[in-house]
Amino acid sequence: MFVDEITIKAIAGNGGDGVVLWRHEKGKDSAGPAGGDGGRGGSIYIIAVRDLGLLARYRTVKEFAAQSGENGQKKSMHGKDGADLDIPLPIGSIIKNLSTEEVFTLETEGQRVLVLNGGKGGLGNEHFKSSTNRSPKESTHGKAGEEAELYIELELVVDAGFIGLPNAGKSSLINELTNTKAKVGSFEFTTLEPNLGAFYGFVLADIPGLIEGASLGKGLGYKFLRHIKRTKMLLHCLSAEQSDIVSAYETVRGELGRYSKDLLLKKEIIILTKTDVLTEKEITEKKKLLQKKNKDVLTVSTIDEDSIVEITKILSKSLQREGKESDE
Ligand SMILES: Nc1nc2c(ncn2[C@@H]2O[C@H](COP(=O)(O)OP(=O)(O)OP(=O)(O)O)[C@@H](O)[C@H]2O)c(=O)[nH]1
Ligand SMILES: [Mg+2]
Repeated sequence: MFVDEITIKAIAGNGGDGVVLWRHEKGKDSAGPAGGDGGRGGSIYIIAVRDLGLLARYRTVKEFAAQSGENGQKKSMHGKDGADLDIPLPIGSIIKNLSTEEVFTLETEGQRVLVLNGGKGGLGNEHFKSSTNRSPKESTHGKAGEEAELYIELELVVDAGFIGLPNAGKSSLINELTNTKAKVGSFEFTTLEPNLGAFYGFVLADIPGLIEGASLGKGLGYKFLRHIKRTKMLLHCLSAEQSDIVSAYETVRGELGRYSKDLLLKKEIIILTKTDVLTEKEITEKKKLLQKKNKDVLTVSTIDEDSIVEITKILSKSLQREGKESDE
């Protein structure tokens, strides 16, 4: 199961206590205070990694806790600091501390962010020594580490997202292009989770079918619309089986726009799928209608090897071009 939101409990380590101890010298009861300070508690960091399956694995973890600091030691030695804890999260995670409302985002691999501070260590009695007080019996406790529930939401970082109505042939095409095994079926909503595939170093995502009303929360597509917010390019699949291809196109565009106007501004390539169900003449007619939208229109059939080779070439070039432009 693909998990794209989760709440976890994270607890930074407590500071160790300061202690009351005395120096011992031959022939003397006490030669002054020698209680060390407590060590600092470990802090909680989040770190961005390239692993989209992580959140699913965290569903069974009750809490993430960093180590506490050790208490102060004799001979005025500091207690050992608690080790920090790094929580690996997928790139594209947005993390909200539900106690403080602070928000952190992880955008690049290896990015490491401090989210919860470990508690400071307490002070040992050595610390309270002064000219007027040679034998202080005071010490302080370590401070508790910060703790919070962290709400983590994943916004996939996808280079190109396949969008379209249910049954448009998106999963079949992404399977052909990336060798992933997305579920393919002839009933509506076969894809319940966005399937990701690697394609010449780019990430392609198969977004489950959008239906009219998706932007209002109807159907499965809605849950996934947010995944395409950061997608550089949309690959809009339209099945050649659609009798009114233009209104099928407009239904999906309408849903995108209602969800967010920005989605309409993304580069979009139209892909007319399942062309094997039509005659050459019919394909040309449908293609012409779609070209009126001023977008590149490609055609493909998963049972026609040549068309797959052709579309692979065009898409990889487009993605490379798009990647370069967005780097500039
Ligand atoms: N004839 C023909 N059928 C195809 C082609 N591509 C896909 N199909 C069939 O169309 C149906 C739907 O394909 P999917 O790839 O599951 O469609 P989808 O767009 O991913 O559908 P959802 O995940 O429900 O949104 C399946 O029965 C496929 O076998 C094609 O090129 N030609
Ligand atoms: Mg699908």
